[in-house]
Amino acid sequence: MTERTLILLKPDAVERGLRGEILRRLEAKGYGIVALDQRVADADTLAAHYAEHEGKPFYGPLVQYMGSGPLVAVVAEGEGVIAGFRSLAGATNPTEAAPGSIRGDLAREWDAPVIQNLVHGSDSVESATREIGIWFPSLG
Ligand code: DAT
Ligand code: MG
Repeated sequence: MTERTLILLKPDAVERGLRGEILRRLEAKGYGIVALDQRVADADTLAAHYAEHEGKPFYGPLVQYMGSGPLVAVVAEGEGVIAGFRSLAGATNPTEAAPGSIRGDLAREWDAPVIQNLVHGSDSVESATREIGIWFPSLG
């Protein structure tokens, strides 16, 4: 089924100049880009986006990291794009992420309270619908 997913190129991806490399992988895989916008995320947006993690020890550092600089929000489209982009991204922990994946090739662990792993991708149809509504209300 053709579906849409919400991708974030996180502040570390922008800071490190990896936007092109990550978008290249997305496009080379054959997915389409429906919307793309660079912005500094405000606290309300991040609280809504990461509501499922509220109360976890890494929540505060996660929100701080995500608001620490510009990020790029993207809506991508294609058959199976939700799982497909999660596969391109690789495992949450960059040390465990397989070589060949974005996180496996381009990210590493640091001695920090939150994992910095370059990208976010929605994890289900429900999450994608919810997250697209948060980041791109006009598409929701
Ligand atoms: P994912 O981004 O792979 O969907 P998630 O939704 O479980 O992972 O967590 C959101 C982000 O929070 C993740 O990209 C990095 C950070 N994070 C997750 N688990 C963590 C942990 N145990 N310690 C530090 N940061 C963590
Ligand atoms: Mg997640």
